[in-house]
Amino acid sequence: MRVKTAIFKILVLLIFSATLTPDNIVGQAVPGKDENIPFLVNFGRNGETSWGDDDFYSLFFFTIPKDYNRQFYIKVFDPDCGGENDEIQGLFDSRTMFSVYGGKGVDPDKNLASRGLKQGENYKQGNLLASRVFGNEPQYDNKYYSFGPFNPTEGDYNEKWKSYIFKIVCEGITGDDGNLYRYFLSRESKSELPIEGANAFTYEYTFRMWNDTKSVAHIYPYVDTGIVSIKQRNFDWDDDGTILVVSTYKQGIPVPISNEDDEKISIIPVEQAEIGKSLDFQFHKKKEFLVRNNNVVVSLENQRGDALQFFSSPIGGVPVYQPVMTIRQQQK
Ligand SMILES: [Ca+2]
Ligand SMILES: [Ca+2]
Ligand SMILES: [Ca+2]
Ligand SMILES: [Ca+2]
Repeated sequence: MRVKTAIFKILVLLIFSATLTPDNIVGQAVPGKDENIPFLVNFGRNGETSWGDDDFYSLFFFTIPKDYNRQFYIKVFDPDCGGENDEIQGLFDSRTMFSVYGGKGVDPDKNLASRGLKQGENYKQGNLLASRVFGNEPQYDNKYYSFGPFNPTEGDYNEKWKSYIFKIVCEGITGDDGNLYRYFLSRESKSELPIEGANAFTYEYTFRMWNDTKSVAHIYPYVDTGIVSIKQRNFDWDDDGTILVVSTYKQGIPVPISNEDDEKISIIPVEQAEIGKSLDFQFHKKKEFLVRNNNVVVSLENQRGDALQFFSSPIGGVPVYQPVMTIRQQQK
């Protein structure tokens, strides 16, 4: 009887979660709502890599569908480093530069250097459209700063995605504190109005976990045609629980986890049925005790050494892992 009740509860939960299809996910928030990640994080260049940021810069791409012909804004939540949200080391002295790029050279399919994955490559090709440096500035603490307005055609056109691509670069130019922040793509500067069909992605994800032993974070790498295996790299996971790969064919494959200031690399085979969808990388925090302020870096490559994209806001675009498939698996 108790088992039956438990099965019923699980089914109800699964059916409920199955309604969260990509169509229901609204907005280009980065991190995306379904990722359950509180913040992106970027330390000042004088920081220690053992605090969870291995290179002190990070990139995000935004795609604007070609049918959208109005202006838009790239908003940064809590762009300052001070006050709420941020990670202090001594006193707040970090300065963070955010720069928005468009035009030729931005599209990471055509220009591999634009992905910013290799030390010494110029990831700033394209037209600099806007830039601002933030220190410890109470006026932007826990608040948004809006870059823009931008016209979609200022981006770099990508035929495959039928979208104009923009890039925002975040760099910790001085100091050692960790700047925690989020992005939002919006039709208006004063509110958060998403653009239908727009998307956000990166190749190297540097983020903060919730300070909650029950929390599970997700990231969704896209498996393009031709991929037979994936090399995952996680850095500075602080031995904080488990990292699982879930898909229509994988019910939770654990990957080797990093500890303090080190990296773990492993190869994950990919099935034909996983092509053209996103995998669900799940980050389950340690249950026994709380690992506080865990910042982690994750990146993936295919068997040819080509980097995979993580989509943060897959609305109307890339199909993500569908929870509905879990029901079928549970019922067999
Ligand atoms: Ca400091
Ligand atoms: Ca702040
Ligand atoms: Ca901040
Ligand atoms: Ca960490």
